[in-house]
Amino acid sequence: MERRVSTVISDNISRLRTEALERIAAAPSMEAVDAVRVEALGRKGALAQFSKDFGKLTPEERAEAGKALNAAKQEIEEAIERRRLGFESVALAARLEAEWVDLTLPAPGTRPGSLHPVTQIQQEIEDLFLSLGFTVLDGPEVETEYHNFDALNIPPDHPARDMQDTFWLDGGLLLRTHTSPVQVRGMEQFRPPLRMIAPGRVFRNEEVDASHEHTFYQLEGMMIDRDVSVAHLLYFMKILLTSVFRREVTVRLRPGYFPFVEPGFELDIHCLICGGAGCPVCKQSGWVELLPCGLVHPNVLRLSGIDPEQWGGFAFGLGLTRLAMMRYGIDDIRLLQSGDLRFLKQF
Ligand code: FA5
Repeated sequence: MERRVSTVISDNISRLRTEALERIAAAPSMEAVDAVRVEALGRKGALAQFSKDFGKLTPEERAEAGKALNAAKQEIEEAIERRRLGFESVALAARLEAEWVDLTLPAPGTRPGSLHPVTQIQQEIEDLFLSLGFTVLDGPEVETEYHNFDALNIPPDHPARDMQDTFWLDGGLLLRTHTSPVQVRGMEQFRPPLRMIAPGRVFRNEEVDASHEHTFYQLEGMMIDRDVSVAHLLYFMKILLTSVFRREVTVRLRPGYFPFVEPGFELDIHCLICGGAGCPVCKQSGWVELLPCGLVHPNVLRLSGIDPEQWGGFAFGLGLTRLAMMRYGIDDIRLLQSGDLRFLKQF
């Protein structure tokens, strides 16, 4: 039986389609896929040749063969598109692999920086006191005479003013000589009960040596509540020193005079630079003044509007720079502000 021309054409289209699809699937590159595209779908390509024979067909046969031709074209085009996407994603993966850069790596040739030892110890102490319910306060380095002296029970003619050599500025202002004015600012800002610490830079017009700087750091602490006693003060001082040194250190407590506390104490630490044998840091005494403290003087509470009959408190003024010296075994305070990278790189 003679086969219809359209059937022959459809069979040929189907064969060509299968062949093209196989070649596309096996093509090793996009160039090879493109070559199949030209051969199969191009203007002079194999499928185009079939259209030439369409003239010999009846309208129905032409419709049938045309449908087969379009279906084959579409299938081949889709297969080409899939291969193109495949090649592109392989190329993209290879590019990402080749160009991958770890942006978190430090730039070659530079060393990562580190925090200054005083900053490190300050942050540790802040974390400790925050965990104990204290607030961290900040105060100005340029202070009023009132906050630095008067409100701390040191009136103008008081001899205690000579204990701290002051850098005076115009207009009765000064560079704060200690962090204690932040006690006053804390009491002005918050009502009792109150727990605060205030780390900061202080300034004194004094002779510089191995343990004295004109610019150094202190960390003030104050707690005001009902029935605060020396036992509370010592409890917090012990927690502070144990947390900083993580071992037993020898300290001594002796009476100390500060107009803003009564009773007042000096808490000295056995010199960790020389082990107590005597060195320039401890001025050959074996002890370093570190943590003066006491119970807040009633006049100080009263001057800030707090009734000393109702409330009491303790306060301390830690020598933060000296503490860093003891903790890291730094035998000269001047190194800390020298900006010498050979020194700073060790921390
Ligand atoms: C005061 O400054 C008081 N405001 C501390 C205070 C606060 C007492 C609250 C009671 C209640 P003093 O002048 O002693 O006290 O200084 C405190 C600490 O700062 C000293 O123990 C010492 O560790 C440190 N210090 C004092 N002068 C210098 C200096 N020139 N260089 C480095 N550290 C210093």
